[in-house]
Amino acid sequence: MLKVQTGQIVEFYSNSCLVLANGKNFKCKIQGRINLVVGDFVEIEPLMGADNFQALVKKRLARSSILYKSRENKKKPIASNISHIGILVTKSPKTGLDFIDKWIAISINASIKPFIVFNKIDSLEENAFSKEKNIYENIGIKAFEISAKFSTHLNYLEEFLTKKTTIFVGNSGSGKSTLASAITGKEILSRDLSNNQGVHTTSVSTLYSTNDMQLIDSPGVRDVSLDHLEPKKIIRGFAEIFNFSKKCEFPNCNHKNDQGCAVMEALRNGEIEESRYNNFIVLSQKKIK
Ligand SMILES: Nc1nc2c(ncn2[C@@H]2O[C@H](COP(=O)(O)OP(=O)(O)O)[C@@H](O)[C@H]2O)c(=O)[nH]1
Ligand SMILES: [Mg+2]
Ligand SMILES: [Zn+2]
Repeated sequence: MLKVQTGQIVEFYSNSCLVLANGKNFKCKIQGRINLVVGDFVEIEPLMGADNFQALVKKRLARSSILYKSRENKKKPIASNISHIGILVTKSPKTGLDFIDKWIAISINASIKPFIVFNKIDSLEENAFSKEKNIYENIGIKAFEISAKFSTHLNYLEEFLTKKTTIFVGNSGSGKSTLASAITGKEILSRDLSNNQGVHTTSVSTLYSTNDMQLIDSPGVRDVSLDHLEPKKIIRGFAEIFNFSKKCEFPNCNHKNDQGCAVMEALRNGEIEESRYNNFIVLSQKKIK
């Protein structure tokens, strides 16, 4: 029982966490000052004499990926060891294209693959997302149209998620918890399944494992910024723009003046989507100031 075990953090609080090791959940305190986040693999030492499963986190193992977000210039880790980011997009609450583009840029810069989940199609007319779907499929980003609430088209998404570790991100109310619950079959509190304190909003990220996949349900984000990315990294988050930029005549081209700019030319030819270009310019300009 006292032997060191390896496990994974399924929930992280400010100075304690829940670790799943050998099929059991351990409530853990953290030894020393280890930086930890949900998804981390850790070595834990069960506590002697503790009634039920309590342990001490001794060490963090190497991460295959780490996802950061920033707000007001503070960089904060969200999750580690994830392979995919599912960006939830809804008409209500309305998800802006800038929100999608920011998350794509964050994902690419963290070497994590982004994809899009258009949710709540049950309350919309057919093809309500066709414009958005086109924009993103044209740049090679996979997109699913589903209803999490009524499990519509969930089978395609489930197949895609198999053997992956995915975090769902999206505005509060976009259906992340409902979707995680529909896929895993676990009861996860959403806005409808309230606890006795009233309406439920997810407050910490939680990792759910099934036989086929791992999912992380995260709290809703109202705004997300790219402040933690170096200016020159932002263009890499816009892969199609980055590709054209290699052909610009001047190495320090700002992609705003026509002269010799391959990005502007591609924009005129319709090879770069206007919304993508505009969001790129706005986001990269903020950094320069
Ligand atoms: N009509 C409809 N409502 C949905 C769907 N998915 C989620 N909702 C509702 O949207 C609200 C927010 O869902 P929740 O999962 O808590 O969103 P979260 O904040 O992203 O975790 C709840 O009232 C859900 O029932 C859907 O596919 N269709
Ligand atoms: Mg939630
Ligand atoms: Zn240019």
